[in-house]
Amino acid sequence: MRTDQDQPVRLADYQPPSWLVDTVALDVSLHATATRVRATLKLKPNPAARAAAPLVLDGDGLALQSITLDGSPLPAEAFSATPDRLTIAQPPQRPFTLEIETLVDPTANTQLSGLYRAGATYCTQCEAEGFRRITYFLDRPDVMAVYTTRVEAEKSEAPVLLANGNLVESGDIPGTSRHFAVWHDPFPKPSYLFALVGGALGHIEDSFVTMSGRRIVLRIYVEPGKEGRAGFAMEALKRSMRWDEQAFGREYDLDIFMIVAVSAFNMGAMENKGLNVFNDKYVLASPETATDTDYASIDAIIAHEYFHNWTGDRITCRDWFQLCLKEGLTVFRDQEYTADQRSRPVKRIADVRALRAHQFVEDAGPLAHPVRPEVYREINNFYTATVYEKGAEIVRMLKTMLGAQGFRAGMDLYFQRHDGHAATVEDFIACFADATGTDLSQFMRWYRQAGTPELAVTMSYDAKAKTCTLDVTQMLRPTPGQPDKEPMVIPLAVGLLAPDGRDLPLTRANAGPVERGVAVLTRPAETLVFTDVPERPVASLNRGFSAPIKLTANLTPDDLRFLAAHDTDPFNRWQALQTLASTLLTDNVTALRAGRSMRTDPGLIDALRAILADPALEPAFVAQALAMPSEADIARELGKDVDPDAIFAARTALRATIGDALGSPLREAYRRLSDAGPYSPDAVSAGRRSLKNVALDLLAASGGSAAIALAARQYHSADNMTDRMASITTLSQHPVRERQAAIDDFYRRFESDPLVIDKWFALQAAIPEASTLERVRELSRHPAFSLGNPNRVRSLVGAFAQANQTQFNRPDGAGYVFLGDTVLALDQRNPQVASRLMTAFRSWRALEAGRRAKAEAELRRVAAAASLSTDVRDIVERSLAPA
Ligand code: 0A1
Ligand code: ZN
Repeated sequence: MRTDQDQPVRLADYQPPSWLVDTVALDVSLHATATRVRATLKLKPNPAARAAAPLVLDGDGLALQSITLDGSPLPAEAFSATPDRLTIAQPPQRPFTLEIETLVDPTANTQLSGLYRAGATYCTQCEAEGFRRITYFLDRPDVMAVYTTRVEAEKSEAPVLLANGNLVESGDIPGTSRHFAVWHDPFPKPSYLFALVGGALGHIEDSFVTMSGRRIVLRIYVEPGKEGRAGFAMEALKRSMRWDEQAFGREYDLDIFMIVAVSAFNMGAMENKGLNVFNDKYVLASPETATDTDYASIDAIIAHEYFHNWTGDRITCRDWFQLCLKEGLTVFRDQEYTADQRSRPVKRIADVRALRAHQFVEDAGPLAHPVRPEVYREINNFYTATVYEKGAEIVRMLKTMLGAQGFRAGMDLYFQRHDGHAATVEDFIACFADATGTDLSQFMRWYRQAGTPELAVTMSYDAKAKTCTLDVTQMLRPTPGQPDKEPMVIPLAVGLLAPDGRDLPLTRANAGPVERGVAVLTRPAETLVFTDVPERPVASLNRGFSAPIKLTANLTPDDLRFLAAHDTDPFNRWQALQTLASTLLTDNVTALRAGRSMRTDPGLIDALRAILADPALEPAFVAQALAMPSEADIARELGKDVDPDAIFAARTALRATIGDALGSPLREAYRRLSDAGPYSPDAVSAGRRSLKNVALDLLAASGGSAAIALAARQYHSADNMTDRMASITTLSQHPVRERQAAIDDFYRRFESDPLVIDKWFALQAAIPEASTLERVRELSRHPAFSLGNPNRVRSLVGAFAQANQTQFNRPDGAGYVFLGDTVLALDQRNPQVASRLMTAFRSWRALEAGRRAKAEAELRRVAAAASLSTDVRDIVERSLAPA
């Protein structure tokens, strides 16, 4: 564990490497506690660097065994080696070969970075700086080399030996019980994309014929016996490969593409060249064990990692500040893939929900940072919603402004210009500027300025002049390190709806037709005048969430109900309902806090009734419309003096009202959508299930024992995990006898299935009742609980801190102490997962005074702990920094 107070790394200090590596030959002899790694590096001075320089290689916890230069052992005085660094002060200033041998202990590696064991399987995770835990290296993404990897192991322990690239040789080692495999990856890559795997794994195989007619072998490796659960992932992989050809003209390049599913992984998955390593949660699925949401995540993450082959691997990042270059772009690509496979509007709604829930919250608190940060102390803490999801929104805005053709021209130029290189955000944006002749210099502020822009729109109508005017102002609040902000480029998609619901043609005074319905705003305040508007219209603003902003407008409740019923933009139909609900909920929270009684909104109920009755709407959309803002959404809207108990009360009351008022159409929908027939995870079937289960949940919210009985019946008779999980989740929200019976039954049924038992832990951690913390504490002593498995930690502790607003934020602060204790215990073992848990405190300043004091005290207690990883220290100190 690195615990030294590392100096911050700054973008402004970037220097090209003094040395380059042409080729890397790795010879890895796997052993549970003493794996020998022999690295042969062909180094040369970088002509782009300044002067003759020492050679300084990164390490992390390494033990050097031997070192030679051009075949001769290096004398002791010619180098110095510490666990963290190998320095040759006066290397020859010409190309030379270095051979380095190190020993590593994969079994002792509990950080799951570098070479480690997931169960019995040997695997690696090198992003961002894990390669230096395997061998000394120039472990930075702008050093790209061609790798050949020889892996050797006991045949019985690791019959399967994999690494990046194509297999060139394999065989037994005569006279031993060991064997080997040699893999060669001809594409130069940075060290963070290196991977190897060894173990007793089963696999499924398929093939894919690329657009130029090359036949690619596809393999997915899983724990033996789980092959039957990898089929959906394989289908997703083939769909992704085809889609990238059709949507972006990108063809796969090696002869084989492999995915390995492992049970212990810090993140979701990793795009190592030709050898993706996945958290098995995002590979394994069967109707009995995976929900529709799990299937959708698998589809999206398989696609995401596959798409990285071009956006990340072929073109990589110059330095880690450019992380959004690969992540934002690849998230955009996977979102578009899903939109094309499933329902585009429903996908957009889901993505915006997630963006607001994670990224807007991050942007509003002490951990706010630009999409391209300018300084970091621990890069692992920057795999954030801002870099990923806001990064994707920036790419989406480019497409919105430039149009599909202009966007594609820019992407084509990017692939052509930068293939094989380590690029920057400037390089990327220049491709769009050059391909379309657009000045994007002000647009670059999206990468530099943190915070969520706030847009205020006032619409007015002049009946005499037949003009409609939008007065727009934009504002960006200060964020850590950025007290002053400059105006942003905001592509605002606008519609003006006539009273009959038609979209009016948009013509701007002195500017003509509005291209693609998008007005591009660039100034702190501007006025958009639309001419030839025959009647007072209703404005539909930021259609499709064209910019990741907070919008307020002078829309009346009548306007919002009109939009909910008639907007031709489905996103804004949903948004109008959310705005109505959110206004009601925040008003009621304020009322409760002031000891006043809550109000109702019959107009909202009528609007929901109409949506539920509209046969033209897809069930998945209706389900999204009926899903009220979450507790976290309401907290975010309030922004300060947050009282999670009042939020919970207001939300519970609204859901009860909906369940009550819409009882019969909800029951009708439940019946209509309860179709028998074999389970299929396709989007239409999943949409039907989601509406059915939202209906069930609302009916139960209204307090009827009939609905509880229905949920219990569905739980016990379900033939798929979606319906089983939905019904037990509904039951879990109510203190009824049926709840514990279902929880106990669930454990018995799925005891031997770790991914399902994760759901069992998460379900209980989210129960919104005072006894939950005690339950969670008890579960943390359950034989199935372990701090050694990240999925398990997230399922219990992560779910408690993130999905249980009232209990994590208990007024007595005990929820905070529990999280702090867990973080401190975990930090010794796995700092990455510990620091991620710690981000649950990111909104502490927005809490009401009592909870705020308790949260601050806990942050300070953790900050004062004797030894903290750089990961956790960085999060804690940024969280506490004066606002
Ligand atoms: N690049 C991966 C995510 C990832 C990031 C860091 C990791 O270890 C610290 C592991 C995976 C992706 O975007 O899918
Ligand atoms: Zn990614």
